[in-house]
Amino acid sequence: MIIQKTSVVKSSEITPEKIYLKRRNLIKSMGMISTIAPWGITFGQSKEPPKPLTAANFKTNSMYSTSEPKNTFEDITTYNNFYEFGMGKTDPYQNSGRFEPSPWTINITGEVEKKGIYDIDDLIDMNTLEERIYRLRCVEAWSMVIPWLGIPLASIIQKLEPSSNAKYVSFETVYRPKEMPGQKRRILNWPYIEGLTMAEAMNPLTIIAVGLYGRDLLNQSGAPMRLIVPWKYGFKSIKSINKIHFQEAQPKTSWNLAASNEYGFYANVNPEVDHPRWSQARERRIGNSFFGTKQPTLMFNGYGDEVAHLYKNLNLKKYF
Ligand SMILES: Nc1nc2c(c(=O)[nH]1)N[C@H]1C(S)=C(S)[C@@H](COP(=O)(O)O)O[C@H]1N2
Ligand SMILES: [Mo]
Repeated sequence: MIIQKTSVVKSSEITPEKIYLKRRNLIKSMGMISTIAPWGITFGQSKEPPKPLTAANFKTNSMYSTSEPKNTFEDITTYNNFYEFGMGKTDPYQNSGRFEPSPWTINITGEVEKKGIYDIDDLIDMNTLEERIYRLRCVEAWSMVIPWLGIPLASIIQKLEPSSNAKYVSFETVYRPKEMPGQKRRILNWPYIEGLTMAEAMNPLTIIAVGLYGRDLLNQSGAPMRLIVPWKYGFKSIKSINKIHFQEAQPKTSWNLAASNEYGFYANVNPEVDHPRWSQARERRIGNSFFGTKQPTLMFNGYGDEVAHLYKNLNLKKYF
């Protein structure tokens, strides 16, 4: 994010989800073995299309979902920020094939009763997943609409019984330079770390996602579990989490450590507070804009009714 890039995804020939699923079934029924996937793109070195989530009999949560048109699966899985796999937008899908998201454990530490190392299935009940169609607004002034599959972070936190000293929650991504080629260079101070206030973490909009479009997350999207905080810039939504820590002090965060004048702890989407090097007033919706066309950015990314009360007494120009 420090180096401004102008990579533009080709959206004209992108296949919508329904069509590629049909095409996939057709190819399956024809008994064809596909090395180049019917997805039209290859997923790095992993040839496997993502598994359907068999356990999940999920419903869309209409109260917390936008009715705006969703981005296509291809948009969502080929235009990513995941610096562990490189800085380019296509690096994550091209370079994440060696990443192994299963088995997966999460270390729970700090100001919390139920400390320990949990298997992902013990932390997340895959039978309670729901779909949330959220806007994701990147600090780089582009956005997408993504149908996540996940559960409220609050439901996980409640089970873990944080103590009254727990004022903040912090998160860490795995450090695996053998599987994450971007970690061989010190683009950021690995592992990637992020944090929220306890009130933000407990807000019903905050979810842990394990899938999108009804399928397991692909590696480039943060497999097997990632945070989604839809009213904040995308960099708060940390991917491939293997540690959750409860603490009294405000946690350090990767982008704030890298450039504190550009990326604050709060990182609430705010069209009125510009990034020092560009305006945040407008955004480009990936896959849906003619060259250069932009739409206005909404305060709190449009989620103000749910979250504005959290920042009632906060100067948002100072605490950006
Ligand atoms: N571990 C980790 N998490 C990360 C990032 C990253 O580089 N590493 N990039 C962030 C940024 S800047 C954005 S915009 C979102 C992008 O999520 P997406 O690629 O699923 O759209 O992931 C966030 N989470
Ligand atoms: Mo971002």
